[in-house]
Amino acid sequence: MKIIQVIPTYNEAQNIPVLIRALFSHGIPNHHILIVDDNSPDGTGQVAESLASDYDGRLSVLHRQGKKGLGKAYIQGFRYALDQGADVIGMMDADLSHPPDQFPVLLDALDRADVAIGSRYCPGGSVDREWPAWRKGLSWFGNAYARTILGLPIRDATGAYRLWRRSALEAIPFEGSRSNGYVFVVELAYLATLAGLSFAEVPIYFAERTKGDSKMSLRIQIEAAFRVWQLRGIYKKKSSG
Ligand SMILES: Nc1nc2c(ncn2[C@@H]2O[C@H](COP(=O)(O)OP(=O)(O)O)[C@@H](O)[C@H]2O)c(=O)[nH]1
Ligand SMILES: [Mg+2]
Repeated sequence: MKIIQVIPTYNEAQNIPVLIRALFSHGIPNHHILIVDDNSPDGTGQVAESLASDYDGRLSVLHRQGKKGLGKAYIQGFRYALDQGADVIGMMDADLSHPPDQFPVLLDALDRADVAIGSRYCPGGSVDREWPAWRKGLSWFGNAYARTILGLPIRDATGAYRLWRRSALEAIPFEGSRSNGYVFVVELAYLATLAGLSFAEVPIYFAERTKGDSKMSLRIQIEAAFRVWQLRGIYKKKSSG
């Protein structure tokens, strides 16, 4: 079984060596990592290249010309993974907020569902205990907003720590997505729901990054707030017409 974990990066040079080592430390056979870097000014792409020789062909890097958004990075990464014959395709943030030690648990969950989700909002899951109340509230609200408007059957619809069976990813038209930022992650969950796929959620503790800066911006949040309604409209129209 070939696993390709797609990890989009923008200025994560300090994080990816730690992350890659932690993921490969599980010794899972045929486990590959694909870094999709948007020409990070801090040299993340080069750092990833320089590590590749340590992992004999199991670490690859896709270089994109510039910062073109998370959605597009995942689309390109997924296409690559499918073309390379992956049986399992992963998603993950590069900043260590998604605990790499939970990776085997996530992989086991794929035995009982089409999509496994590392979840902050299922029983046992949580967000950084140092976050101020407003931050926790905003994260919770954003997630509840998307779930409710789109009628998603999962507790964590906005988190990107996921594993897909190949058949699951092939069942959804992910390449047609116009979402740029984090709302891409929500769109995928919606497409998966419409396709009747099954989910398994595994609790995670989401720790705030300690290195580098968040790429979250007001623009990306506004895109998400509007886009969720737009998605509902687009797919409703398609299904009724
Ligand atoms: N390739 C690529 N990666 C991105 C882009 N924007 C964010 N990322 C990556 O997406 C992941 C999540 O971003 P992050 O800034 O941690 O978001 P936050 O956790 O919501 O603050 C990280 O691995 C980022 O490096 C982008 O435009 N292109
Ligand atoms: Mg982050």
